[in-house]
Amino acid sequence: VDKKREVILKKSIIPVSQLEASVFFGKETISLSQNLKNSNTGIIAEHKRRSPSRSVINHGFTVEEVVKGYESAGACGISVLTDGKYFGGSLDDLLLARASVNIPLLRKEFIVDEYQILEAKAHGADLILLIAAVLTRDEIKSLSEFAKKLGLEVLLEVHNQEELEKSIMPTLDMIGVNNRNLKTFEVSLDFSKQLANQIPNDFVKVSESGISSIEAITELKPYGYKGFLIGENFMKTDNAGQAATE
Ligand code: IGP
Repeated sequence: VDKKREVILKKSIIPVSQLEASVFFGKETISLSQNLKNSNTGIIAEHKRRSPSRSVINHGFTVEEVVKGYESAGACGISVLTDGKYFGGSLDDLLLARASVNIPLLRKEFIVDEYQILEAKAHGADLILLIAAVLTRDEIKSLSEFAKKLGLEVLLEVHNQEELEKSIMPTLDMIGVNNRNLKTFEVSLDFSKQLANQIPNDFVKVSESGISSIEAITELKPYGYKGFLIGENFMKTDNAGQAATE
């Protein structure tokens, strides 16, 4: 509810017509799902300043430095947290990332309104995240249809079977299993393992959060995961881009 109020506030700041006038509305997006299908690493590296579960300290590097490091390390795509309240991010971070790299960019945000999808497009995103835990099936349907109309791909995030079952629909491109329980912050790769065979093969499977080693990726690949969303493990080092190379 708070979030919805914030959205309405923002609406009165930048009018929709102005968002739609952004140069990015004339540009094609880059497909993360294709990149993941063709990659054997599948890394989606995240720009994350801090988080509620852990105050991740970015060692004074700029957005440009971090994302360029990720790109040259061979990441398939980059997730940019734009939520300010919990993660210290902003839409400016997304814009700076867009100006710095040519790989797909995910707007990582708690999306509850079409307006935020317009903002994503207007700031250079290629895909958006929808979180099943905070949306109804109808909301997932209308928001994902809206995103597809703008040419954006959709990554749907689930944490359990119930969320997965209510969400499956053809307007999604990728399904991500969040290994972190957003309420308790408990992290376990078992969440990805348990849900893997229930995700239909039409969707690219992504495992999100708590991935901190090559072993974790090797462990998850046999379950059909093609994408691995990694934030903290890269950002906590004093050279996020270099960490993504190793
Ligand atoms: C990255 P980690 O544990 O590597 O930093 O996790 C990413 O999965 C996590 O930031 C995330 C997230 C989210 C953040 C997953 N789903 C939803 C905010 C909102």
